[in-house]
Amino acid sequence: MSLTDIARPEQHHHHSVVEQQHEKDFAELAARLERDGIVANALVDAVLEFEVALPSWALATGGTRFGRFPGPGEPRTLVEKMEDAALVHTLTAAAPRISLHIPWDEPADIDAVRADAARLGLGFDAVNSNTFQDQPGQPLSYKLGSFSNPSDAVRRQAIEHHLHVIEVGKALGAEAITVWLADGSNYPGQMSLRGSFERVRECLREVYAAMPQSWRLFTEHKPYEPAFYATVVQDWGSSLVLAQSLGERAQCLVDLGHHLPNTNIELVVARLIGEGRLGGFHFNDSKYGDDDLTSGSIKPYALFLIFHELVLAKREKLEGFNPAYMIDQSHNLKDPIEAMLQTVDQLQQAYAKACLVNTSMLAEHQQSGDVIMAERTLKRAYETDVRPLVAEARRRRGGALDPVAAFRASGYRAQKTVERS
Ligand code: RM4
Ligand code: MN
Ligand code: MN
Repeated sequence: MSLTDIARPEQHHHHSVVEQQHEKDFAELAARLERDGIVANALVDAVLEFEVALPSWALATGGTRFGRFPGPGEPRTLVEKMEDAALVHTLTAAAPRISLHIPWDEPADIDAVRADAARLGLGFDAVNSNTFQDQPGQPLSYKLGSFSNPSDAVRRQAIEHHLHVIEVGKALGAEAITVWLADGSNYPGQMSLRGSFERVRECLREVYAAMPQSWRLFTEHKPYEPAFYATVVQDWGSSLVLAQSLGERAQCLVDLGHHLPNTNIELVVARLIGEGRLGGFHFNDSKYGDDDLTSGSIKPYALFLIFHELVLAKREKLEGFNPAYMIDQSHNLKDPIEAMLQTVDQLQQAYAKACLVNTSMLAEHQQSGDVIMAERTLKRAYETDVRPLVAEARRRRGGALDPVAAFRASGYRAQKTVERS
């Protein structure tokens, strides 16, 4: 079974009922959009510009601290994860890269991994370091921090790890490193609040200096967990200070789950864009904390409002605006491939809706202070059913009209369950 067969089972019986229905739905939507002066085909092209990278660590089931319930046929190796990622790209036409976590997905043989990537048509996005766990055989412990650790030797070890991650990334053709640190303290008095931040900044300077000229460094903040009292890089302000101290090619990464409840994330996004420091995204959704749920599952309107800021910045061609879109999710219950397919579709929809916003009309309503009409301008876009539009975009790239349905019909998981037993 080839990947193309999986994407387009409908090709086997020319012009299936499903395809005919889709064409009708798309034509209806196009006619509706035309009344608003929007050319549907131009929007399809716009949707096709959206690409997002898949996290290597989310193609197998995650877990909670209470347990893990793996499903059958899950990938066991990096290459198997890459196969699954390539399938997600085939079906969605929007996920051509994978983001690796080192050492979780440390390539044993870089040349072989590169050859596999080429065969699968997959590229590599930002590489991620990991100093939030101790690895087997590691000389010094990160129990009391990595870059913020008062011990020179521990900080040195953490820096060496980052230099290694950069080397791996270089060999694979990645062009960015994402640094998320678990550093912080669980109890008042445990660590100097200022000193720990200064130590992190100094370590990051070394990592930054070791990057190739074409690379960017993303600092990712997170308010709490595992450091419950004071996380060193706990908010976007700390992240921004770090990025600004390091240099032009240091930018902030916004993980949608890394905000205290009710934080206005689109406002954070707007601030970072305004300063030319929005470097990347980790898409996911959450109800309470860093839940890592499927994008768009809990707060789809917030996701749309975030995309609205992103699309505005893209349209205005703002300097320094070139965010690396990535997913960071953990699937405890869903089949990871299905969760990814659903996520990419949700992101495509939110993006398409953001592209629908009549920006000049919105600006007019803002200028005249018409609160209702300004809000309605956003809602008009948000409430449009864009599913036929993103389906059409996928179809034009050889993807599936309905990726989850195509995946289920393909029998891919059953086949892998045999192969990967
Ligand atoms: C963290 C953070 C990082 C991710 C790890 C696995 O909460 O979101 O981006 O690499 O989890
Ligand atoms: Mn993240
Ligand atoms: Mn997280």
